[in-house]
Formats: sequence, structure tokens, C-alpha cells
Amino acid sequence: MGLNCEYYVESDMSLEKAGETIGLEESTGTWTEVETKPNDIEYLTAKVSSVDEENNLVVVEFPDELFEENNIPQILSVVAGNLFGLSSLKNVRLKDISFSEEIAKSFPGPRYGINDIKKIVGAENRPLFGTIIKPKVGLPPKKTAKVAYEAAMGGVDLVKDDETLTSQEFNLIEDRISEVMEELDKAKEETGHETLYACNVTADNKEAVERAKLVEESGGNMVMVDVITSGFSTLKAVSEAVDLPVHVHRAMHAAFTRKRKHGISMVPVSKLVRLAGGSQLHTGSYHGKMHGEKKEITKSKRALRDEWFNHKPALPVASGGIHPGLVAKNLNYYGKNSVIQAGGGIHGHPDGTREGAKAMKQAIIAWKEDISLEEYSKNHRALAKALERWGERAEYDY
Ligand code: RUB
Repeated sequence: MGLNCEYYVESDMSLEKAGETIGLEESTGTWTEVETKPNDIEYLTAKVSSVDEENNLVVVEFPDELFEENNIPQILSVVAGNLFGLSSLKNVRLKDISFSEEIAKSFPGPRYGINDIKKIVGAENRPLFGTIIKPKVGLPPKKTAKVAYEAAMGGVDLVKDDETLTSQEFNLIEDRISEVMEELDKAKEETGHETLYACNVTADNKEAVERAKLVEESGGNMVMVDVITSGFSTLKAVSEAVDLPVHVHRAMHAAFTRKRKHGISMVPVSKLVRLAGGSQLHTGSYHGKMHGEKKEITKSKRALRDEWFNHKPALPVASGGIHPGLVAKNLNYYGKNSVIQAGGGIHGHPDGTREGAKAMKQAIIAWKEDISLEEYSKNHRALAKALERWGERAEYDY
């Protein structure tokens, strides 16, 4: 069955021919006939399996034998490799990959699935909500930990580092992890509620694994990896090295996901993250500050959550410019098996982080109970203050 890859293609050739060109370039061919090509390697040739003229789509089937098991870099070199640079294609976008059972099952998948994570924080019947500590960088470990404590006291399920905070001089990871976990343990003693801390271990492959082990040894309960900048192999190495859920950030994805006609969509990225062991992945907000296309977000969330061979489902994460006024607009699409996050939308609350977290929680309860924000805020001060500040609209709605 192989890997069936769906490409959007614009070129002067017919779609059939364009698909053949992609298939040959990425399997047994090149731009001309070569006399070194034996007759018995035809079984390795990728072939066009369908064409949709109306939508400029072509599906190329790459045979299983072209791939190694458990090797994402090699898969990407084939299905998302040289083809993007072929001059004969004006635009080409990898929209989806369907995997054969054999290849998909050769990967570890998430150690912690949706139910495992929901159980840790007691969110069986609702979405998780979290915060990104702001400012992105600049706080020392103790201050980071204090902000985490305030957010936990306000009820968040998840506190996370921002993607640009790793282990700079002003905030070394070894200091940060112990300070933050100490404060979160303190909050747990007071509230009885466990808060996850997605500590960013992004670095070179070996170093990322070392940092993940450090987090585990220090009593941490989650790690975070920037998957595009550090690579799928780093994500997989981290998820295999520690018995912790992995939160996956996608900084830099928009360099190849943003243009509708060229690049790679978030759908294959979501599948690869799930194969590599990610437990949660940023898939964009339906209403927020970052670019995103509703149809694609919907497909990505399904790629993470739908039943898929033996792999546990992962949580899609809505993030970027979200505040309490936008909770319902996102959860109406994402539903309860998701994570909704706010950085500025919590720490920018007029009464501070703790009240900001409470306001987000109140907005989630209002959504769950199908009560309008206006109505619910009449008796919920934190929410009322947040709505006074930001209303119900996104700064950069699209
Ligand atoms: C959000 C933030 C995240 C973005 C990433 O902060 O810093 O890195 O959500 O975007 P804030 P995406 O809540 O203050 O906007 O989730 O689309 O990858």
C-alpha cells in the first residue's frame, strides 16, 4: 500500500505528468534516462494513483520498500524532498500523507495519550487550559516560578515556557525546573490540583535528551520541544528517553505552511508529530493572532485525535492571541479534547496572573454550560474585568 501523498500542483504539464515527475524524482528516476538503471527496480518506482483536475490535486503512491521503518528524516527526504525545487513545477504543496500500517506501526507514537493527560490534571470532562509565561524571555528562574505559582493558584492545568526560552544565562534550565516545580508543588498542596509544566528542552539532539532527563530527575511532569527548529528526530529521541508527556511547539512552521499553494500543510506535520511521540501539538487558533486556515486546522486536529492504528491520540493546542473573550469561539471548533492557552490573555489581565487564569477558567465553564459570556460575567468578576479589557474580538481576526 505504501505512502499515498496528496500534492496540490501548478505547472505547464498535465497533472498526471507532474505526478509522474514527482514520483520519478523521489524514487528511481532523474531528469534523463540513465544506463545504470537495472530492470529489476521497478517495484521501487513511485506512481500516480489518482488525479483531481478540478482541484489541481494528484496523489502519488510511494511503495513501502522505498522506506526504512522508524525513520522520519528519510520519509521526509522522499515525500517532501527535491520535488519542492523542481523548476517544472510552479507551485507544489504536500497536503496529506496516508501511511501504510506497516510504516505507521514502526513508530513509537505518544506515550501519554489524551486520557492519560486529562487524568493527571483531572480534566476528564472539559478541555485543558494553560498559560505561556510572559514575557517570552527575560525573567530569571525565581520570577518564572512565581508567575507559574500564581497561574496554578488561578487554576491552570498547564504552564509552559515560550519557544525562545531554553537555557540562556539569565534563566538556566537546571535552576528553572527546580524552582518552578517547587512552586507548583506548593500550589498543589494548597489547591489539590496538579499543574503540568512544559519545560522547554529544545537544543541539539543529544543535549535535548540530556535536558529532558534532567527535567524527569528533577520531578518535572512534562517536557516541551520546538519540533520544526530542532527536528522530528529530536522530538522522537526525547519522547523515547523519558517517561513524560511531550508538548510540541511548531515555531517556524509558517515558513512552509502559510502559503496556500506551496509548501507543506500542518496535516502531515501533525501525523509525523504523533508518530514521533508528541502528546500535544500547536495546531493554531480559529480566532487569535496567528495565521491559520479553518479547514486545515480541522484536519490537523483530526490527524492527532482520530483512531489511527495502535497509536494513542494526541491533544491539539489552540494558542496565539487568545483571551477569555475568544475561548468559546475556539472551543466551539476544538471541543473538550483540546488544550486552550493564553499568554498575554492571562498575564495581561488588569488584576494580574491569578485573576487572569480565573477569568479563562470562568470562560471555559461558561462555554461548557452554554451560558453567554455577558451573562456569566455578571457574577464572575475576573471574567468581567477581562471582557472589559479585551471584549470578545481578536486583535488580528481572520
Ligand atoms: C502565544 C505564544 C505562542 C504562539 C504560537 O502567546 O507565544 O508561541 O501561540 O503560535 P500569546 P501557534 O497568548 O500571548 O499570544 O500556536 O499558532 O503555533
